[in-house]
Amino acid sequence: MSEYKTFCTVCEAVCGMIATVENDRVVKLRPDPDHPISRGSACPKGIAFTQVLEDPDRVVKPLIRQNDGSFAEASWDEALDRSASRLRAVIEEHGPKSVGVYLGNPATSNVSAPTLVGALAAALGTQHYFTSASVDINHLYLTNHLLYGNMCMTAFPDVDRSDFVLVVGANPVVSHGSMWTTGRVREQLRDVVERGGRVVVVDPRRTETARLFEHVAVRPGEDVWLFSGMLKVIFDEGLSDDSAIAAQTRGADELRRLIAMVDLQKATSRSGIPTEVIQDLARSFARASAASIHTRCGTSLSQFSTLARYFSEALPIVTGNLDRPGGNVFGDAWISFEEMTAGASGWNRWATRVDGFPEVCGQSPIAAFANEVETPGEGQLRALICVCGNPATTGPRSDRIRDALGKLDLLIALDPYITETSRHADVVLPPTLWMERETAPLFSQLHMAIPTAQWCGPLVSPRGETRDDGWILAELARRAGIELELPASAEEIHDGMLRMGPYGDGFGERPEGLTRERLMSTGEPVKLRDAVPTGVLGSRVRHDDGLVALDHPIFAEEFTRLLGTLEEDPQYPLRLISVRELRSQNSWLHNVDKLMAGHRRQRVMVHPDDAVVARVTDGGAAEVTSANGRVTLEVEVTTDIGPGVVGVNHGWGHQGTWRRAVAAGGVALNSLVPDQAGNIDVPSGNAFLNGIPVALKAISKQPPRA
Ligand SMILES: Nc1nc2c(c(=O)[nH]1)N[C@H]1C(S)=C(S)[C@@H](COP(=O)(O)OP(=O)(O)OC[C@H]3O[C@@H](n4cnc5c(=O)[nH]c(N)nc54)[C@H](O)[C@@H]3O)O[C@H]1N2
Ligand SMILES: Nc1nc2c(c(=O)[nH]1)N[C@H]1C(S)=C(S)[C@@H](COP(=O)(O)OP(=O)(O)OC[C@H]3O[C@@H](n4cnc5c(=O)[nH]c(N)nc54)[C@H](O)[C@@H]3O)O[C@H]1N2
Ligand code: SF4
Ligand SMILES: [Mo]
Repeated sequence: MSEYKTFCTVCEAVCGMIATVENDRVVKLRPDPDHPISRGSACPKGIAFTQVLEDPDRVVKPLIRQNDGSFAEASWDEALDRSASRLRAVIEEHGPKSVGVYLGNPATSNVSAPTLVGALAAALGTQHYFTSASVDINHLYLTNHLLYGNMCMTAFPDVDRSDFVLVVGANPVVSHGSMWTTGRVREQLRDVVERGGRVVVVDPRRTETARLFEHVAVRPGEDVWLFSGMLKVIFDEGLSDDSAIAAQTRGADELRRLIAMVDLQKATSRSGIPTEVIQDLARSFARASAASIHTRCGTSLSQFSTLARYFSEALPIVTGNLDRPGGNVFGDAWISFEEMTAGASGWNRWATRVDGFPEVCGQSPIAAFANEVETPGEGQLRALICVCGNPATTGPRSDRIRDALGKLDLLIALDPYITETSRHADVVLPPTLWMERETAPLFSQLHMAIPTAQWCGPLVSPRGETRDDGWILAELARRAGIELELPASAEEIHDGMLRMGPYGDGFGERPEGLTRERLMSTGEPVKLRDAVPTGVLGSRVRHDDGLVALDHPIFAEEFTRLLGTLEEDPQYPLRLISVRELRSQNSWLHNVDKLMAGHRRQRVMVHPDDAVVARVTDGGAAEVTSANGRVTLEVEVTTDIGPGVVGVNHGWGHQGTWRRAVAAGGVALNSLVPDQAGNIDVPSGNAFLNGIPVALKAISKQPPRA
């Protein structure tokens, strides 16, 4: 029996873990008390990962679809040759641009998959390059690109030195943070209050985070009004830090011009937040000795996510809180993605074929997928290689995505399970998972509050015949005759960037510096600094003048679009939001017994007042209808959800052969959300998943049958 250091790769928190290995099996995982960031914290998902590795429903041999529709196990040679010859056939008949790729969320600590997927898309020259960022953060990449000149320059709150922290549309106590890797976030936020500061959580639901701090309820989808209202107060009351604005930005007059058009009464009626509260938040933010803001999925998945992000980002900027201790700060990556993505960072250099979505950093939004499959013509999408993703559940209009997946000439899925997505595949290629392969927190290192390097080797042999995602993709490309333009393996590329970076060994110049080999030899985390450095803006912004650009015309266009929206849709009087649960990870951990204990199920959360109006009862069944679709769910009546709001836990309604997940029941929630180009975030094509107008109707006093 031996113990090894590693870190959990399930979410961006990358908690330090100690794995006990016995007879080539991971028998136990426990939090690493000495990890610089997580300091002994971890959540049930990470601890339960031993069950994922050994899951009897896990696909551990390649599968090929038979004529009768069933899957049969095959050797790697058979499965790869079949995939490659089918891929060749599609390319020969329809051209390389008819092939698409999808890269999903679990790729964040996967060293090889993102590089190989990107290289495949580039080699094919395809515009059908989809990632889960388009149901998550493409609006943020876009805003980063427009403001700072680089998609990867994401500012996050420096809470440990902050005395006013505004959390909008995020539930970090459950999610453990996103675009912000900070460790013991609950304790860190509590410390702010203990120091005499304030933490305010703006959320339509009284979440696990909101309960612990000051809670301000907001109408879903209307954060953009809160932010613009706060900016209005700051400018009107002379609370802005004009010297910081002059030193750090250009185009602030354009921001002032837009904000001058904001009517505080309207900001109040749209957001549902009383004017005095907006004023208080604005004044407190501006007057705090150090203030910071964290906005995430509540805002990110709204209909105006790019504009909302622009305004939320403007708050620390105009109050002198950007790039200073306790404000919003930039990460200190040990592998510079800002450099690696300098070429990819961009916007609107082309548009998608059918819907005309502008590209974001070289990618199409998954909202474009169904129309690209279904619309004939040059460049029609015919084949998809899906890696670490389940868009049939997680994408907008998931019902249309499911249909479209079935219409492809070829679907190759790299996935450990037969899911709603991979069940449509012609070939399923099973990947190794955390602890069976090399891993590094490549994405999270961009947003670490305490910069920490870690790179871990495999601790056990792969289960069955599973292989590394990168190996599978490289082999698939080679056999299909697709030439990938990669100077080295993904591991070597990242190692090279590490060694050339600020903490690297400079290829021998700084012998005590970091290398992949050195880090992997122990798996130990290496703390690089106590906190991120500040005062870095000038050297990091990629605009020629080194200034933050506040005046891109797209923001004014979006503002005009916002002013034209309806306050209320009488046909759909409620607003739907998603609920993320501690023991789920988007759509993919519902097959783990340990996590599913306690009769967990999908349900629609309804405020008692709305329950009376709709005549729905706790434990009964209700129909939730939007302009896009209709689902039936069990009702939970709760005062945690605000009036006028309904909440549903997302990522349920499974199909495929993960038996526990399928037995858990539920519906395809995302059949309710729009995918039409004009109806989601227009500049980025980012999905609109929070704040969907819906209606509620009672079906029965009994719960729906599974
Ligand atoms: N346990 C667990 N952890 C996870 C995940 C998971 O599925 N489960 N997923 C991971 C991923 S991929 C991500 S991106 C992160 C997300 O991390 P977070 O964004 O912190 O997590 P969410 O729970 O999506 O938080 C969004 C919050 O916004 C609220 N909300 C909804 N609509 C609105 C609105 O219009 N305005 C405002 N102000 N609030 C609104 C919701 O009630 C919710 O509390 O979590 C990661 N961590
Ligand atoms: N309604 C609603 N929809 C949402 C959200 C929401 O809040 N509400 N959240 C959105 C967000 S923030 C995100 S990030 C997306 C996530 O969207 P996706 O990334 O499409 O979905 P996941 O559920 O993360 O599915 C991951 C898939 O990868 C597989 N997998 C896990 N590890 C590996 C691996 O190492 N290799 C390979 N090849 N496969 C692996 C899993 O089995 C699973 O099938 O969902 C979005 N959808
Ligand atoms: S919080 Fe995220 S990284 Fe930490 S143990 Fe849970 S799933 Fe793993
Ligand atoms: Mo996400």
